[in-house]
Amino acid sequence: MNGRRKPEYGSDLIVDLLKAFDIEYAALNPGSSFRGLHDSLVNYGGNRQPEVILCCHEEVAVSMAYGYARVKGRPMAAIVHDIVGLQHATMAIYNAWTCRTPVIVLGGTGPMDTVKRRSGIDWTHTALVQGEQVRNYVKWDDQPASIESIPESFIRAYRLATTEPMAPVYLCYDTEIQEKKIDGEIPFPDLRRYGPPLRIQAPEEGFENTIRWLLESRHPVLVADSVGRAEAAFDALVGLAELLAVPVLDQGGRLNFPSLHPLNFTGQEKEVLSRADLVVAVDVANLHGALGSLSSQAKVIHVHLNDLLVRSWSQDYDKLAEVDLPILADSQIFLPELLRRLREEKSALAGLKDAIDRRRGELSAMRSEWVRGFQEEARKKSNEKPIAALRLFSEMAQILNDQDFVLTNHSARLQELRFLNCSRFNQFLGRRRFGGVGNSLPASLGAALALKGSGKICVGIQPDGDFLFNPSTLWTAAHYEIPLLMVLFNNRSYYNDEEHQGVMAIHRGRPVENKTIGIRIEKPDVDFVHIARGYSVRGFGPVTEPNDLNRILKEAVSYVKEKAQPAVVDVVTQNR
Ligand SMILES: Cc1ncc(C[n+]2csc(CCOP(=O)(O)OP(=O)(O)O)c2C)c(N)n1
Ligand SMILES: [Mg+2]
Repeated sequence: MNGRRKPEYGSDLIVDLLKAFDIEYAALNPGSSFRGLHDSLVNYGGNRQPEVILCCHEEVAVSMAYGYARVKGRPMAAIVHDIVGLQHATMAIYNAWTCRTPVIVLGGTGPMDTVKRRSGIDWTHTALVQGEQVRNYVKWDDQPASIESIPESFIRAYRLATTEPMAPVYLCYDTEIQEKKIDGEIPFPDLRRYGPPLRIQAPEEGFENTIRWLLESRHPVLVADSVGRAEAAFDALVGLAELLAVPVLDQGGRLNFPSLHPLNFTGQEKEVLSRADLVVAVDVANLHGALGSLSSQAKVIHVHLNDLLVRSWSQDYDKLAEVDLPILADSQIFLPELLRRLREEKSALAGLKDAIDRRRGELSAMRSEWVRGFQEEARKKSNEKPIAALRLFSEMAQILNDQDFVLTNHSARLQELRFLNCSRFNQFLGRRRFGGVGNSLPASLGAALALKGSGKICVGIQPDGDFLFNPSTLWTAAHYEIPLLMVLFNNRSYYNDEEHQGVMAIHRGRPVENKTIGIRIEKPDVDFVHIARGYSVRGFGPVTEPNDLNRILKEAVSYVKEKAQPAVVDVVTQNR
């Protein structure tokens, strides 16, 4: 191995592989089942590439790795203790799975050879087979049975995790293999010969039909969900929408389209779908839901890779949608090629010029009216107490829109995207599709870790209930001095469920006022600033006066920017 130290133990070899794949960080909570690997990371690897990131919960470690991958498009590692650590990690692994985000989860087990086990803990912490705990929501898991088989196993894991559709993988290392001395030389593979496969492109008829239908359509609509995971696809979608004046409905799995673009019709689904004659959907996880108000005459094209990664256990594939032309293709090569071909249809485009200009004009008028509507609503609510969501978002927009920011997390209804100008590739990291609360704070921290030193300001909108699952994330933020601003959307409630209880009450004729019992986080109110201080993170607020927002948010943004440290602003808000 060129220039590398010679690995002495099995776990040194794992570190060599992590280095060879440029894994920058390994987030972990310590455990004896990987004490060999832990030693190798620090003393053989020099605690660099990967650098150990200590987390106070395995869910934090894996969620950080998730956030990092959302920014970088490639994985970092999370290392979790045997059975017990893995159990804590499961929620975050599942979340990464539903968002098709790569995470390399490593762990220890055993010794599998029972005569080598200590009595007690080694038995209660060993499973046959440990990977089964997460097998239904990782793309692959493995437990190499010898030091010699570690490289192939790792290479396969990395390649599977990072081949579209991407997903987490789990590698489990027997303590004995980690701690065993290497006898002789283990050949280190030439990684260039195990690279990822070329991307999947559509056949000719996919392009021909899509182009013909687009040129024939009077009211086409684009629906995109995770297109924005690649810059080439993001740019091509903008190009396509602008070329033909097509409204875009952004499902938010990623930032698929500039949030304030005149052709962004997210929020006006009914208006555009009810008159659409063609929908071109790209990478939509729940197409059936997205097309709710579509007229039955409209044709539907769906370009996606969804069917390549389906498991029976979790039904995260949603209801089947009716599609006239399903195309299996990777949008990051399909969309640029589609746009290139469309631009070459010069005579057809010239013939359609008037119709396209008319459409552009109509759409522009429709959007302006809609914008006036919600701006008026924001103005009306502007002085209400607790603080209205729209007031908070418009204040954030005033401060952030001329800065280089990245939105790492969002509020329940994603209305901040009506105010915040997210116009660049990956400037918003996407909607939480997974539904498992507790991930927002560590995921945002992982994103901020990936962007540390980039000059970008990472800002997340942080629901209070979600925060309370993993507040210890703040310790990691403080210790590693990771600049991140979390703006608490503190409605003092697990509010989502108040709505459910309200529905139940009405349905059953029971007292609606009881809907808050077991749901509101009040009496006492949580002192978030105090919690932050306890982890040596600067806290601002609680902000209860709408007119204090501007000053306090400005102060917090400057603090995070200038001091390059994390901070929390507690904003006491209305429910939604
Ligand atoms: C792990 C987990 N536990 C419980 C739930 C059910 N649940 C969904 S939303 C929600 C409320 C979350 O409260 P908060 O984060 O404050 O957001 P809010 O609805 O108040 O905006 C809960 C408890 C869940 N989705 N995931
Ligand atoms: Mg809440």
